[in-house]
Amino acid sequence: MRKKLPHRKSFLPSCLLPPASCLLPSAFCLLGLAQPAQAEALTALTPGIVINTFTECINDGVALVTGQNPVDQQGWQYAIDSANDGVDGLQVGGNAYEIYNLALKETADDILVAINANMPLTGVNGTPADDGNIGWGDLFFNFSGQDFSSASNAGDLFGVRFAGTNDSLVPDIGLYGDVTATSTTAENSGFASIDAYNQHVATYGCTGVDCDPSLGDLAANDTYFNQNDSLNAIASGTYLTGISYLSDAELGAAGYALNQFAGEHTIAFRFSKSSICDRGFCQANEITKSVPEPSGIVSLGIIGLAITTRLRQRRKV
Ligand SMILES: [Ca+2]
Ligand SMILES: [Ca+2]
Ligand SMILES: [Ca+2]
Repeated sequence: MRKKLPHRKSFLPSCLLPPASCLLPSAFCLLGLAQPAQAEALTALTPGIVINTFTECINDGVALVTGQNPVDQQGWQYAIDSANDGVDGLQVGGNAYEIYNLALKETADDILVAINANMPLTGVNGTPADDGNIGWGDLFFNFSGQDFSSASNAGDLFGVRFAGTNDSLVPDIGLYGDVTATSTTAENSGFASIDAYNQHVATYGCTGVDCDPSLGDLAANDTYFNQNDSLNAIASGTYLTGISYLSDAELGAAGYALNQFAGEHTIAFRFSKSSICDRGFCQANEITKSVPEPSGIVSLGIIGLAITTRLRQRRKV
């Protein structure tokens, strides 16, 4: 009596999982011969993930929602922030705190971040802040699908401390997991809430087109953020990996659209995404794209069984 099941089991995994060349019923696949191993392409920045940063006093902020804008041919996605919503006292728009955009790129191994703004990495000195400096908050990644406060309360955020002179509560520059967020606005002469910031821009900002406060891909009053809160820094987290700063030349080589944005500085860095993937937040997108629909899988399976059966029948002849 023939044992069909083992043949079917060995056929399906070898041909319906990568390599992609095995997705068509080639002779190699149908015979169940091993193909050269190829690395699975894991994607962290799948659609719907929110990445954001504010300054230390929440006098500007920006968020990028993956998939909201197209990824360009160089692999970058850009969240464009209002050019008129940076606050410096009663002066609103185009000042030292103005953020213009947040951009992200994902490669096979890394995530690249670029923030175009007027504020340098080391912040602005000579301010009313407790430390005399108003600088950058931290950068948050929310893969959890929850709103920001819920993800923070659950310790489900990832965060990057990228500014060594800021008031982050974690000690080292780098990527953190299990992150909770806090506010550093009180010690930086800042706004107590996003709502207070929005009201300030509405009161003292310009009037007309492009004068409303913005959070890049999100509206300034989007309920993703608790409007009564001002969470802008990492409170606690698990250190995962370091970051490498990128020069303009390195950004250009990576296909970033240099010189297309008004900010005086482009703060950019890259870090390995492996620790994010190791924690189960990446998806095998290439596989998802390549695997046939369930009906196709059944069809391929039937074709495979039919051909392997014929091969066996020939051998028996
Ligand atoms: Ca903004
Ligand atoms: Ca802005
Ligand atoms: Ca400060």
